[in-house]
Parts: sequence; structure tokens; C-alpha cells
Amino acid sequence: MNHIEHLGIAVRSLKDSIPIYEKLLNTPCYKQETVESESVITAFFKTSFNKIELLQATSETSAIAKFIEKRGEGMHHVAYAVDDIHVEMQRLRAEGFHLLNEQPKRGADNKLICFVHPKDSSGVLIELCQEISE
Ligand code: CMX
Repeated sequence: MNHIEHLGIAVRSLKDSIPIYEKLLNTPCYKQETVESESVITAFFKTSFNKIELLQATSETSAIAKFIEKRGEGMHHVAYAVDDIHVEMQRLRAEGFHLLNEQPKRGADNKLICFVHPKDSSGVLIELCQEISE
């Protein structure tokens, strides 16, 4: 695994949370993107080396809607950049981690992604992400 690519924060409303994060970080949201397969709308911020992703659910069955219902708004996942997601998934499977998808999926911001169950990583949902080279 490489650096932390971004932190994901579950929010009820991007309309409410984007202005708060713009004020907090003193930088504008640089991108909003809907990810149909995950039933989310995302909003991204950059500060120096760091990237923050706000996530709002687009359906009641979305992982984000379930998370907020159970635990309220807050830190949802830590995403690590990887060079080769297939190799990393194979390594983690061999180490006994429970991967939440069989194959990498296309995520926001031009990434291939895969999640690791939070129960296997001390209560933190982990995302692997590999930049898609066109
Ligand atoms: N971080 C830490 N713990 C979490 C969690 C999270 N993000 N989401 C759920 N949990 C906890 C639940 O509260 C539950 O805890 P308890 O057993 O103590 O009550 C436990 O994990 C297991 O929950 P579960 O019933 O097995 O499963 P859920 O239906 O709550 O689903 C999860 C949890 C992680 C398997 C599911 O959310 C998932 O598959 N996530 C991956 C996809 C995803 O999160 N997509 C949205 C983001 C998309 C993007 O970044 O683009």
C-alpha cells in the first residue's frame, strides 16, 4: 500500500456540508461526481497533500444512508493508493482479510476501487484505489 489517497466523510447533505468544508479548509470544492454503482454523490477538496471526499447517499439502500442511520455523520473510510489493485487484493485475501467486492469497481475521481470489511481492520472501513490510466 502507498500513501493515504483520501479520507471519506459521510454527510447528510452536500448542500449543507460543502460550504462548511469550504470555510473550514479555506479552499473551494473542486469536483462533484455521482457514482451510480455506489448510490452516492461525492464532493472533493484538496489541501496541500491531502484529499477529502464528502459522500451523500442517493438512495435509502446506499451504504452511506445505512451508515448515517446507524452512526450519524462522520468519518466513513480511509482510502489507500495502490499500484496494482489486483495484486493488492490477492495479497490481502491470502492474509485472510474479507474483501467486500470480488473484482475492482470503478469509483469516483478516475479510480478502480475495492473495500476491506471494517471488522478486519480495527473498525475502520478501508478502500484500495488505483488510478485508471486511460
Ligand atoms: N466504518 C466502520 N464500521 C462500519 C462502517 C464504516 N464505514 N459501516 C458499517 N460499519 C459497521 C456497522 O456499524 C456494523 O457494526 P456493528 O456490528 O458493531 O453494529 C458492522 O460494521 C458490520 O455491519 P454489517 O451489518 O455487516 O454491514 P452493513 O450493512 O452495515 O455494511 C459494510 C457495512 C462496510 C459491509 C458496507 O457499508 C459496505 O459494503 N461498504 C463498502 C461500499 C461503500 O461503503 N460504499 C460507499 C462509499 C463509496 C465511495 O467511496 O465511492
